[in-house]
Amino acid sequence: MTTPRPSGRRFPDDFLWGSATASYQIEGAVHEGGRAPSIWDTFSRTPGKVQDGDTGDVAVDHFHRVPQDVAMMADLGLQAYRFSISWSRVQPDGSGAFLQAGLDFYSDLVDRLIAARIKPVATLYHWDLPQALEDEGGWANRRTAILFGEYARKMAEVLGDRIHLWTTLNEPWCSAYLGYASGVHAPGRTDDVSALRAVHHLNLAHGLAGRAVKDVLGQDTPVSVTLNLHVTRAATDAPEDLEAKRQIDTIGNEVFLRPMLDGEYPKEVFADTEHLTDWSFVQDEDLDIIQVPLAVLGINYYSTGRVRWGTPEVGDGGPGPDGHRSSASSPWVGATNVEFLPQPGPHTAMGWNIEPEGLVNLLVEVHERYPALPLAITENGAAFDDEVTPDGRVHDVDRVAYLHDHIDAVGEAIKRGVDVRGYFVWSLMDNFEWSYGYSKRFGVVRVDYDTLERTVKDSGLWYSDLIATNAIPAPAPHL
Ligand code: IFM
Repeated sequence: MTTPRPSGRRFPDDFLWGSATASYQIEGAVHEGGRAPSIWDTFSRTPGKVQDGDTGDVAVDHFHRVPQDVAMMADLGLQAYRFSISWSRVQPDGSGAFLQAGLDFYSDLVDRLIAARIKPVATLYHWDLPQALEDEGGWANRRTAILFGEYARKMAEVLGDRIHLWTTLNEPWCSAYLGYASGVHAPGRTDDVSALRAVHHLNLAHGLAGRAVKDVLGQDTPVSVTLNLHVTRAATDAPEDLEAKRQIDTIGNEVFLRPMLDGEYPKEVFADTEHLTDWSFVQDEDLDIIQVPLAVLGINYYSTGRVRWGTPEVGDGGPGPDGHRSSASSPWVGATNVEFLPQPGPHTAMGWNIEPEGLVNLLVEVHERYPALPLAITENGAAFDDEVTPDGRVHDVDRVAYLHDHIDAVGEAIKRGVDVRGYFVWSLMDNFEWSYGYSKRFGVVRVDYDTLERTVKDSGLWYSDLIATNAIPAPAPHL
């Protein structure tokens, strides 16, 4: 249980308030302008992979509604918008020719954001790999990382200094382990060795892309990456439970943090996975490339996990964030004796426990390890089963309470000395929630999936008040 936190906390004057989305989750228009399929087009068309057979074919039709969506962001008072670029829309096969229509789409979006005084924060990869690259091995293939660097270079040339902050990857943990180990995300593979190869090639892709952007636009160009760092607690202080937590920390967090920020892999990951691979896919120069200087580290936070030493149940992906639908295989490669325990409530509609204090703990811990590195919350939010009242409104008190308490947690971390620069609510509007299809709503704006009409929820109005005052409003409903 968590106790409600007080309202009224103020934020630094230059703190950046934004919202986030991702290309496949909102754009639709999957056949337009020469766009070729991504792995999510293929996966969502595969029977049984996505709830109710939903696909991103239409999504929330953002591709055709950019002017109105940007106007809506401006009405909300957003100061920044974090979106992702669909690689297949700008370079259908992931190599070779670029599509002018796709490049123009993102260029126009960025111009409109700037005209509305909203800072564009661009993510180069949010899970929608061109299918043509998956056909050649996907992230398990080193060439994908090389091509990603070339694609990043092109985007830097096209979008240039109009981008406020470049983000290379969103949540590589999900791309590698949900995509290649548990198979609950595209491309749906269940091969632990491929997952570990994907981890390294995603790290390498991050370094190559960050360096390409800086080569084109100058070494001071702000580059970041977004990680879904897992807050995992041991069930007891018994050495074996602490070892279970250590294994999850290693395969979940350290395998990204350490190469990106320290230029090395944790030696524990080699020991934990020695029965699978000798990691000879890591080449001599890779770690220098991966440790590209970051202007900020993006952190996505939703909930926490609890583990003990034991036998995982088949399909135990852990109840926590991005555990996403059960599978016969675990995403926790190498952590073969770790059991995830149910977390006490309250829970969101995803079944994720609500624990704002976990966000304070995470921010303080990362800051203590990397005191010179500014941080930003690049995603935080909650799915609930929203109801539309007869007046057409959504009084989403649970979501307001969730945002209220988590934003206060960010303020608490700042008070304790953590350098947090911004907060991006997930998500601007309801959208395609991956293997859950359209059944889970995270938006602060409701989308009617029949008419595609957008309606600002109470949480959106509340967030707008927060931005206007730069202080946390009381969580009262907007009646
Ligand atoms: O919808 C996702 C998003 O794409 C990545 N982070 C978690 C969100 C909620 O599951």
